[in-house]
Amino acid sequence: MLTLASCTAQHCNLNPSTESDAVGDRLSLPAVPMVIAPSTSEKDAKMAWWRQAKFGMFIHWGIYAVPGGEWKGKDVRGPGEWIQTRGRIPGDQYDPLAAQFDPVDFNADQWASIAQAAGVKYIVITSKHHDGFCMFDTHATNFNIVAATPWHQDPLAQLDVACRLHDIHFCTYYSIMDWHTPDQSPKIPSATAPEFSPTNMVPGKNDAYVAYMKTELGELITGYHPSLIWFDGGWVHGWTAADARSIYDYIHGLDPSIIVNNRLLYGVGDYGTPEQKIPNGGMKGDWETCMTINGTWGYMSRDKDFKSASTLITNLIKCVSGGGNYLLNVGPDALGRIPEPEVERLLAIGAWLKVNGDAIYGTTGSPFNQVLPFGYATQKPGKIFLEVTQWPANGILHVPLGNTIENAYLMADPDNSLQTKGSTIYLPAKAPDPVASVVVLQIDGAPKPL
Ligand code: JFZ
Repeated sequence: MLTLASCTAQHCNLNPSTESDAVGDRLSLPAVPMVIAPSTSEKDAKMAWWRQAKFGMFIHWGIYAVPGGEWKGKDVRGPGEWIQTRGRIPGDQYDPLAAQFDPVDFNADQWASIAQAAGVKYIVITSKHHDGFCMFDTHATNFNIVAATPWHQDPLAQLDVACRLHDIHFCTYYSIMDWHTPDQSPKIPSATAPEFSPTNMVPGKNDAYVAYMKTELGELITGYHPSLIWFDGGWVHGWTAADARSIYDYIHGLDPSIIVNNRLLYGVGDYGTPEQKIPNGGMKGDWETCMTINGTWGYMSRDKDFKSASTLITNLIKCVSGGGNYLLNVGPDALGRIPEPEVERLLAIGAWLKVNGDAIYGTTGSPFNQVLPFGYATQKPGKIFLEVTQWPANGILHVPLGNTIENAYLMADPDNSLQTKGSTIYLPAKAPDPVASVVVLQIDGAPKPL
């Protein structure tokens, strides 16, 4: 068994979490190479919108938002959505949370408007997390938001519609590990203090569980048309390569345009998903870093440790400069509100993108094979974008580039050319943006990094 700590990027592109995320430290994954299939023209066509999109919003929302990280007056360690196992809560105490979940303030159009104002091009929302609770109108189980809550509504159906109106790709997260299904058993079965992760497939039940997944995925695909399905929780003991392949083939049989991440495991899937970590210089192939905006995925009332807008903008740039996407998480509360500090930060990112989005959307990674002392770079044919996070005090920017620079200007002031001499750019004393200012270079053909 390969533990996450020894799972290096070399043979596995599920990177271990290096931050204090209390989940990553204890997971273990099967020892299989996580190689993503090489690009073909078919795959290129399928991935096209996602490669352009660059920025997505992750939404972890479920009945775990009711306790919000606290059980019987005590703080439970770990992210909010893990409370059932970290709090050793038996099902007969956890499941009734559904009856308390009444998100009367949920407004799909408001969420989609926030997402659009943040500049995200796709959202990925939990359709079912590890607790097994379904956030959509499924016929496969009554443990779902329409049947089991006093609210009786389907937020995914509403969000799906709202996303289309706001020009956002609607995508769903789906957990393979399931603490509710009879087809998986807890790690430590106990009537009073069960520990669920990793669960075990009940011997002989793989086919039944795969069929259950297919029922739900079929409902999602035909009813909500997600552009992408984001699997997770595949570290269940007994989850097999054949199961992973069967699910992938089923999805593509229904809709070959659906993108699937790599967390079905066993090398099945379309792109890599480093978590809470942005690989320096990027990664080979398609990849997306998912990250919390504070320290939890699901809502946790005590977690006020929000990353600054400046950190988040820089993270987005770092991902894109490395050729990847940034999937930034929000954790709405039990009333259906995205916490105000999270909205504030999303809008700050959106304001930056409004001016500088041309350096992000539709670009590819840095042409330079070195770290730039002043920041980051992205490119489009004929153009290099420099995202300058360390504005030079002397106003001089040395760019390690062998091309003729035909024109150089600030993205915030496109009508005024900057003075250049060879590959040296002369900047104004003051940066147009306190976080990252974009310098655009128009060049003669393909970049020639020095
Ligand atoms: C998983 C979930 O357990 C978590 O609740 C959240 O949904 C997150 C997006 O994904 O957590 C993981 C998954 C993979 C690793 C670490 C935490 N990993 O590969 O290091």
